[in-house]
Amino acid sequence: MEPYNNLKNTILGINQELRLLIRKAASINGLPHHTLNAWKTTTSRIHRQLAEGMVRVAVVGSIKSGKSTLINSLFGGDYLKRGAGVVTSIVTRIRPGDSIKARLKFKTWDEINSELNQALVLFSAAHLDTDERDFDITREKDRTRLQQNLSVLNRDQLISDGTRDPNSVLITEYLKGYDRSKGLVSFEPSTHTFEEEDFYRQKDFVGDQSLAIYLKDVLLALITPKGFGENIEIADCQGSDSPNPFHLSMIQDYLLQTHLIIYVLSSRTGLRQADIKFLTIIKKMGLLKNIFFVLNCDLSEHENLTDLTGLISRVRDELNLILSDPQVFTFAALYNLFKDLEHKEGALARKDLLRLEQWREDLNMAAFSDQETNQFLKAVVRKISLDRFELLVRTNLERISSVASSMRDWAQINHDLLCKDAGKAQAAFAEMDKRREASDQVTLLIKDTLDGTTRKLKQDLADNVERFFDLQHGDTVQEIIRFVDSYNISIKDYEKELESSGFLPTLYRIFQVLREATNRHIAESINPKLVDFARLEEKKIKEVFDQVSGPYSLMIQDALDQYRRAVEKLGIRVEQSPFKSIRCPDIALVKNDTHLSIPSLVATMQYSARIKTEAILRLGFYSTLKGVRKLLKKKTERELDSAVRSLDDSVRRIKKQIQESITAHFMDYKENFKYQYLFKLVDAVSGNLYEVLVDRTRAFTGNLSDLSVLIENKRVSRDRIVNEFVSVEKSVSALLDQIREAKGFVDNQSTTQLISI
Ligand SMILES: Nc1nc2c(ncn2[C@@H]2O[C@H](COP(=O)(O)OP(=O)(O)O)[C@@H](O)[C@H]2O)c(=O)[nH]1
Ligand SMILES: [Mg+2]
Repeated sequence: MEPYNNLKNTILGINQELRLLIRKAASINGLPHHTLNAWKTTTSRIHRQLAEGMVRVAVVGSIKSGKSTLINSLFGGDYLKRGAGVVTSIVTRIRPGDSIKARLKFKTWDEINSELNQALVLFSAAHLDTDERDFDITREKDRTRLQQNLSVLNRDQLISDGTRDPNSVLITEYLKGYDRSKGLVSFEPSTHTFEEEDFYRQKDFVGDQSLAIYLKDVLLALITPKGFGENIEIADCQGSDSPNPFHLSMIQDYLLQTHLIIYVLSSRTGLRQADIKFLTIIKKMGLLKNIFFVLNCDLSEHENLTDLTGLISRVRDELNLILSDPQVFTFAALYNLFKDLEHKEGALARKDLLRLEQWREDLNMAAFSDQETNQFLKAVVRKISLDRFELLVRTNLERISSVASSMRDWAQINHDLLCKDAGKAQAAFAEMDKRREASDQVTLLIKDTLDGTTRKLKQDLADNVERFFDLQHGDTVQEIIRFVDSYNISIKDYEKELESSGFLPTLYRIFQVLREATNRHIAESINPKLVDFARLEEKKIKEVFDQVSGPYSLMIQDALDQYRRAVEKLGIRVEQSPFKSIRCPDIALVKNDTHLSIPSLVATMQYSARIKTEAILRLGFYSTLKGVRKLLKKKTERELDSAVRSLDDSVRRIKKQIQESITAHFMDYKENFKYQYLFKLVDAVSGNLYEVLVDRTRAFTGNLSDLSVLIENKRVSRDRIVNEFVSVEKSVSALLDQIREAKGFVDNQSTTQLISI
């Protein structure tokens, strides 16, 4: 059994017991349930966090560096398609499961049509004579017509600078995959699960571009490697060096949620320009703290160990320029994978078996690879264990402990009060009611001031956001505007295209180039800046709540002490439990729990629709077009010159349109960032802090009036109720012992026990 799973199950078990006790207490006749409901909410949340909370590991690196091979070797089977190259931007996520399973989530027809229409907007304006109606891929007529239209386009119109126009790729692939995907796609979000012997069919899907394009999300359940435990997600982030900036931004989005990045380099290529660029982006996003490098070595490529160690130190030196003291592990992922596969019937082709034998024969290299593999596994397990521990175990154990001690106090007080004779009980009620009121005052005061703090903080954050996104004076938007302005489009380069393809297609091509460059700039430069800004604001949130949590904590402690003294004076015993000062919850934890992440900046960028309607129609390009076409037919020097001038002018207008779209986009984005991210985060942190604070006082608030109702209710037998309280008390005490034991285990043995592998 995994050490982490053991501990997690113990805590889940304790929490489950506590929930049962809360339910049992709630069944005691006639008690109003305010206090118990609050505990129920807390314990449900603890359960959810422990069951669903995730430590995330992202595997990144250039195409064919061996990411999929590495993941396969970790899980001991050929689960992910190897050698797929950049197919899509899909991040394939893997979670532990009891059996292997692949869940493919498909886009809806609406999402697909919206993507297609977006792609068609300019493409069709330039190349195709489609009607104004929206394209609907589910209509056969639409598909046939588009297919016909595409088939008459010549190669030049689909390819420029040696790369295919991304919009034409998208349209073509969707059409190509339609027949095979239609059964699985619908108007509602749909998923398809491949299980057991069907599992490997997912590879056909993910590995085929025209099918993969229909996918929204891929989640695999695999048997976890030893020591990894549960609550972990490993992601194959392909396409970090894809020419499509959307892919880059999707990977960035995932990286923001990860706790560990495993960066794979191929020993065949070493550190390449693309790697340096991507690592620089990761650095700007502040994510280099948690990164391991795997130098995936091809055992056939290196003469001997000396040769390999030479390469290692070169790579290390190069990495050192980006970050100090990088952690590099060098081993052969394919060798490891083959070693796993050779024991599986028919899993390894004869050719690969021979390769394996050959690799084995080089004893030095094989031993070196094995040793490094071991080190790597240890480092990974250690890292995820520590993170998972902080993220899930420590805080939740603390919360359970707090609920349980409150509940024990609550049961004891109720029990003792019920045992008093009527006269004394009345006096006790009166006294304790006063105390309760005082304690209620404290929580009310905390609530009010916390609300005030929250309001003020939101105002400050809003000001910062305004400044960051300020269109005139802020750097962010201006930087992109300047980027577009100064982006050098040399019309000379397009003269030939102008002659062969015509005016509008050339203009379209230029628009494509500009758009891709702008998106890339946003993904590479603006996004990291934004992440940095977000982190700074999160830090402010933490600081503000840390500042107030100290005094609040003292106020609560004070109220509790007074209450305890009053209770003791009345001859009611309550156990002294140490008071642990309450601090602002960890921001990462709150984000994880509330599924909050920075809204995507690039993915929502849509400017082609505006360009079409505004740039092409409103600015009357069509009329220009006619004239130009006529001119081009004659192809005299002077006339070509005038076409070039026309194009030059149009490029200026297009730039202006792009800039306007960017401005509009950032106006929207700013609000989104503020309301959907920062403000929600502030509310969540504040709510969480308040809950932890008042949880401590729950035993003393509300319960007394509840109890007097009970006493006055003559129909219920007092003895029976007393017995029920005693039983709850006993059970909670036993649970508290278990909690103490778990805490002791956690504290004394630190994490070494948890991460033994
Ligand atoms: N010869 C050799 N091939 C390898 C090695 N590692 C991976 N490959 C192959 O290289 C190709 C690309 O690997 P893959 O894991 O798919 O790379 P990814 O694009 O980073 O996921 C696959 O066909 C692998 O089998 C290696 O060490 N030696
Ligand atoms: Mg791959």
